[in-house]
Amino acid sequence: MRDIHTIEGQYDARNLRFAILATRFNDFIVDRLISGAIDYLSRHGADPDKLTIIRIPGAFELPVVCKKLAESGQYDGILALGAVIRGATPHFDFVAGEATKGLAQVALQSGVPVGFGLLTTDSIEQAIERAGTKAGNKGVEAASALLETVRVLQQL
Ligand code: INI
Repeated sequence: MRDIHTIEGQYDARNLRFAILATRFNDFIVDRLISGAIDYLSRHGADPDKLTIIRIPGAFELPVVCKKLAESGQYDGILALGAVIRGATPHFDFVAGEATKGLAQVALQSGVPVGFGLLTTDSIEQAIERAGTKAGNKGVEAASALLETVRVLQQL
């Protein structure tokens, strides 16, 4: 691979402006995703003054607020964090589906990368596992993917 021109993103968060868009619904879980993401971004050089946390009611509201943030031109990347738990709602599929589709649409239409840190699980136990216990932390994973994507896009 040495002679092939390769573009890849560095995990360097210095001077980048991030919006961390997080739901209040299931805040017990989502607060862990936020902490993980902030810890990750800070350890990769992010300036705390360039991080903004926006709290919103639930996952269904993620796309509309994400759209406004993307259109503001104030952010290099937006990290969407939330948790939709099937056990907690009969309309799981609608909430999770609309949030996922809407966030993808915002990223594609605006060109501003959106980190997808929305947990969709069958149970509270699974959500806990993915919020900083035995299955890692989805907030960290999404922050890392977002950082890499921002840095790749800057080179294209
Ligand atoms: N919102 C979530 O973020 N997670 C859920 O698990 C959830 N459940 O269980 O229903 C949920 N519902 C609220 C929804 O996102 C909206 O905030 C609400 O319908 C008002 O528009």
